[in-house]
Amino acid sequence: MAVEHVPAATADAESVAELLRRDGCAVVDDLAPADLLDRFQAEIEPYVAATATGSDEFTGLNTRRTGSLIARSPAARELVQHPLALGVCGAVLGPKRSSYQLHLTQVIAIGAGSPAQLVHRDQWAFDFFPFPTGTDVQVNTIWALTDFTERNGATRVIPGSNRWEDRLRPDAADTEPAEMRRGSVLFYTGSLYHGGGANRSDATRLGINLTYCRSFLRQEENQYLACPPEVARTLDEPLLRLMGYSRGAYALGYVGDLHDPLDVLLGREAVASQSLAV
Ligand SMILES: O=C(O)CCC(=O)C(=O)O
Ligand SMILES: [Fe+2]
Repeated sequence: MAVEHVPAATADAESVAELLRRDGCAVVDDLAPADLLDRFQAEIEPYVAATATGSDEFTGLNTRRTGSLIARSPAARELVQHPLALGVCGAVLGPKRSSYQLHLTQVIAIGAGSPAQLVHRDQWAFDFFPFPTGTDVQVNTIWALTDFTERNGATRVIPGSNRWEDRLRPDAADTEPAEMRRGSVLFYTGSLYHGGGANRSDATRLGINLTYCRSFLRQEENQYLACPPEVARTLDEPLLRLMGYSRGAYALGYVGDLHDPLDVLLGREAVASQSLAV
């Protein structure tokens, strides 16, 4: 079964969410404006060049993974808040803005000659907790910063595998490449079996992996340290809330005497470090 493509002009959050519920993945073609991607690329390129390659086969011995995109790139701040991405998160992960949060931000640069990554589910990051089939806890995007082709390592997906049993080791032959042009985006759930493709071209494949998870789970990239507080204080409140400076559910993430983390970050509530005089 081929991954479904939806043109940006007709894509809406509910129809993409419906494809995610059915197939676990969908491509929205030509969603990011070229000038936004150009700005992103210029901002992030020096960091990618300075990033070490992975230390094992899963992260990729010739693959660079560059994070902290919120701190490093104003353009990334726009991309993580893309209305369609947030709309899909709302439809899949819960209707309240506090139902989900940013999980990680990462440029994945698969170097020429890299072998394919092991096929996996991203939600295994939650210590392999066996989430029930049909209960998605994670929505992912990977934006194509270069064209994604079978030859250069387009993400390989198994549409429909979001409803498979857990802890399988599917064969690479079961996967198909999510080919797409620069500016298109692959949406996929944490329950989809997938993996980075082998890069048999002579150029690096660049993707921007921006992922979201339910607010009651731990974030894979630590947003409070990845973006230093002095930078965080300059960001808009909706973005800060998305990064986790908000209370998930009733009280998750409160500070001190039940204060809202955003109030503490912005100095509207002091966190007492004083001791009581006795
Ligand atoms: O780079 C890709 O296409 C996918 C990478 C991936 O699935 C991962 O690192 O979890
Ligand atoms: Fe993955």
